[in-house]
Amino acid sequence: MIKLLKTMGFLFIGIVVIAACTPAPQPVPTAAAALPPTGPTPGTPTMETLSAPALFQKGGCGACHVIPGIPGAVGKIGPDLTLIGILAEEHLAASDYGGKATDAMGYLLESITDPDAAIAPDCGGVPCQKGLMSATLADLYTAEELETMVAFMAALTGEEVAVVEEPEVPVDMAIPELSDEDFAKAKQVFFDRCAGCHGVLRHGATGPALTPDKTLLKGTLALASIIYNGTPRGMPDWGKQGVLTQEEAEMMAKYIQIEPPAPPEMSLEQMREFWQVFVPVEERPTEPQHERDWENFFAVTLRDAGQIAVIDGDTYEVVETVDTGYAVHISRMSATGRYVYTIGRDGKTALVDLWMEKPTKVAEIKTCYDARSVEVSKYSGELGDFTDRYAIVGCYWPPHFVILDGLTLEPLKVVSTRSYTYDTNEYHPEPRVASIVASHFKPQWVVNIKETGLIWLVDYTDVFNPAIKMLEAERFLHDGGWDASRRYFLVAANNADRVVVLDALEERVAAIVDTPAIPHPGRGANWIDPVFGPVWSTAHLGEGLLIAIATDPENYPENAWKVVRTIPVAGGGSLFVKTHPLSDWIWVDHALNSDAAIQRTVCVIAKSDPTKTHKCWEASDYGRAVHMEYNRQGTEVWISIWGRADEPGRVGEIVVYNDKTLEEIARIPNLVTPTGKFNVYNTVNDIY
Ligand code: DHE
Repeated sequence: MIKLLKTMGFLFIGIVVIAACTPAPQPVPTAAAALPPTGPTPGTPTMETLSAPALFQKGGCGACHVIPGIPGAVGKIGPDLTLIGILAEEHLAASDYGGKATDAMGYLLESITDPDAAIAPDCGGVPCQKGLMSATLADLYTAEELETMVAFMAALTGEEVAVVEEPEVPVDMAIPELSDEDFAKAKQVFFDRCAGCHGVLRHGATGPALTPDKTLLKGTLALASIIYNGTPRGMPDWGKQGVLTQEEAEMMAKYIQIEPPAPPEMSLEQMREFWQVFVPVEERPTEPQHERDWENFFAVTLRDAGQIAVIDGDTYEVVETVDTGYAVHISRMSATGRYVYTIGRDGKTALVDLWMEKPTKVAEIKTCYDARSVEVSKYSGELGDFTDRYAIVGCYWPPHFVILDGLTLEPLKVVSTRSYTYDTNEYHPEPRVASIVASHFKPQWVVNIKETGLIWLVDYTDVFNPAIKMLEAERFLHDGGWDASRRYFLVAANNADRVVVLDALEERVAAIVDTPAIPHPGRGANWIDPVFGPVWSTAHLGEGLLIAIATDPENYPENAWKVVRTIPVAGGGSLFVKTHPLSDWIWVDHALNSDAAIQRTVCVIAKSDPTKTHKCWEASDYGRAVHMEYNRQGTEVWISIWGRADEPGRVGEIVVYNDKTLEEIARIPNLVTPTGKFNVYNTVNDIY
């Protein structure tokens, strides 16, 4: 049904025509009112159409489309079908129509039987893609049933989208069955691939909730199709990527219709069992044991190898690869820069000493089963010297954070994040810890709690009795970075399409800024706009736009916390932006775009003319170009080519660019699936 709304133009024309012909505003149709009455011809449906809801539900059409009158049909993945009864005619008459239908009814039928015959441009605000809708959907139906569905669609001529309340799951809706073996396999796949966005308990965050009350309504076929094909709003196409087969996609579709099993908790005592110190503090060197400029080292995540590579930023040599744990997510450096802390999806933290002759893992611990963030204590001042004293790990599961000794990783304190949502004050069983940063003003960590939408300011002066201030912010807090003054922390509430601005000095939320769909800044990019002064930029997963938010309330009060630039980039699916105070450019990737060429495309925007991209190019002929990082001097940009561990010759590499000329100057080859890269100096000093 992707093709049904051929262009936004048509949709717009449709609305205008109706508005012009309608004497008075009509009420928004309710679900019941949207069910067409009986009648013989398109536009006046027959008695048969009364069974249409069951047919649309059987195909799971509502998972992707808004279809007035179909319970639960509020999907935004495919085109909205509210006006399709009118638009079918218009579409058919359009010059670029490429199908075989000769009348509107034929066109509607074709949209089910041959969904790729023509592709609509607008799927929930982003361009539709071929292959999104199952090509075998029609096999589910008899000819009579297809006729019923077509008649129903032909009757959809409402002028506004009906917001349909999702009903209780009908009692006869069967819960799919899975063998014990498939259930165990699906549980692992879900943990590895899906839990990050949808939550272990599937309450939703970056991705929608996948609890049975939602998924049973969509049905196995529709869910499997989404899992296999992905969506334009950021759901990966696991089938097309070769990660899941058709059968596995179906297995996952069934799995998510069954109640999620709750994973185990983890106590401090259990953490202690995992804890190991390989090199005691007293046996570690008191000065660097090598001549390299360790402050220009890069800790590079080799995601699927479960390692980090420590690469010399001067010579591009891999100084050492260190086993760290499954799917390392990020590295952060101690306040002195000497130590690297890594956190993996398996909840393992490794501590790597860069002063040893070769970078060496000196301690390790597991504090969660699933984690994404780690940070250190940085404060040194009147209230004490906390340099390299503590580390904090933020967990996805169990939902807690853990304070560790900074030099040994000994677990000291566990704090649960289970609490109440900031807005509705409802209990949430799984509020996950997203980004954590250390304040530059106080002995405090800024801990962003995703599901409850709270920012916790955790005072670490007394780690066994930590004072925590809870600030109401916005739901689904994710990643973010400091502004150039390091006073304001800007964090994406990604599914709310907002950025929250924390004032770390005054300990309050200074602003909440509306953005395009799904902001995803990484740490963002700070630069000086020629008109608006200091700004911070983020790109977006949901739209091909980079924005600049003005960040200087003192000197530019009229602009502060407003979006002052909106710059089109090569497409949506951007994960990261980056710049350096010495650079002329802002860099942006598009790693999660659904188009293979755009996935490996990077763009730069000139700070001197921030109205458009200056240049975009493909950084490789395979994989995804992801995450930029500068060398210590701010003269080179490193970009990861995220390949596939099982494709020899295309596993991945890093491309190094001269930041002045934008010319490629080196490739660091044969790195297994490199993703994030963290330059020691830039990470310690929050330079981005
Ligand atoms: Fe990340 C940062 C969570 C997917 C690479 N990622 C972060 C942060 C969070 C997060 C909370 C901020 C940490 C901080 O600053 O303390 N990431 C998540 C997810 O939940 C998500 C969406 C899904 C998942 O299952 O993990 C996810 N992230 C990815 C990827 O697929 C990436 C590209 C590769 C990978 O490792 O799996 C990826 N995330 C990164 C990187 C950063 C990051 C490189 C740090 C950016 C920086 O410059 O600091």
